[in-house]
Amino acid sequence: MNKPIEKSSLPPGQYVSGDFPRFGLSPYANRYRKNFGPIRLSVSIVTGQTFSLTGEHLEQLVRTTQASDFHCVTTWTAKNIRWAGFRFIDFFEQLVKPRMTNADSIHWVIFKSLDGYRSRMLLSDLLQTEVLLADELDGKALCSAHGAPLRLIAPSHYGYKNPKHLKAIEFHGRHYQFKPPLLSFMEHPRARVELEERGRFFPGWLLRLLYRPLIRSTVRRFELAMLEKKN
Ligand SMILES: Nc1nc2c(c(=O)[nH]1)N[C@H]1C(S)=C(S)[C@@H](COP(=O)(O)O)O[C@H]1N2
Ligand SMILES: [Mo]
Repeated sequence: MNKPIEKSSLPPGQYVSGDFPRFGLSPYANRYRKNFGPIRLSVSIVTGQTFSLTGEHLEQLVRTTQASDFHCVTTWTAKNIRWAGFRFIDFFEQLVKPRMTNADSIHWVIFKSLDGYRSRMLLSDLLQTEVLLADELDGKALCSAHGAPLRLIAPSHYGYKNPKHLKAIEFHGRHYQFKPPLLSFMEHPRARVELEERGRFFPGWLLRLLYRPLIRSTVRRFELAMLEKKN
């Protein structure tokens, strides 16, 4: 019985959930598909270039595996989730940067997903070695529930900065347009788990209390949507 140790290893306001549910914002629950198709990423750079990459391009990078905890902003944490894929830093350095004219001017990255989800992150946060473009979970091809064909894994950032079903990645300077898929108070620009940056305008401890009661019904909504989808 080593519960206290387990507890102290958790970031502020999180609890260990027994499982790893399919989850997200309600409007996206029904945008589930059994098959989101093969990897096809559209990469665009603010200075002009746009190109597309497939799984074959990614396979040029070193494959890596990683077990990390997954923290949803609503306070549930799934411990020790085993991902495999490619480091974002390798993707950036080897597949994107060579096509950039002025990499130093890039500060923000916007991700767009096949279900219409959007998220943004600082490039500097994405270059941590624990940030992955993952295409495997638990030693198997990533399932649709958890983000097939490719998703971002950023363990130090809340789940909403871990977009599933990636379709496009845009590299921007300091100024860019981003329309968050959620109410603006729910979208913290950084969303670092250790600092409890759950959202904007309200402190993390308050958002904990607001979000926690919504977990159970959200999990159900996401499960049902999956069971009902035929294709
Ligand atoms: N495309 C897409 N990515 C998404 C979401 C979503 O609804 N659609 N929800 C986000 C949120 S809020 C969380 S907590 C995690 C949940 O990931 P999981 O379904 O693998 O548990 O995905 C994130 N990425
Ligand atoms: Mo979340």
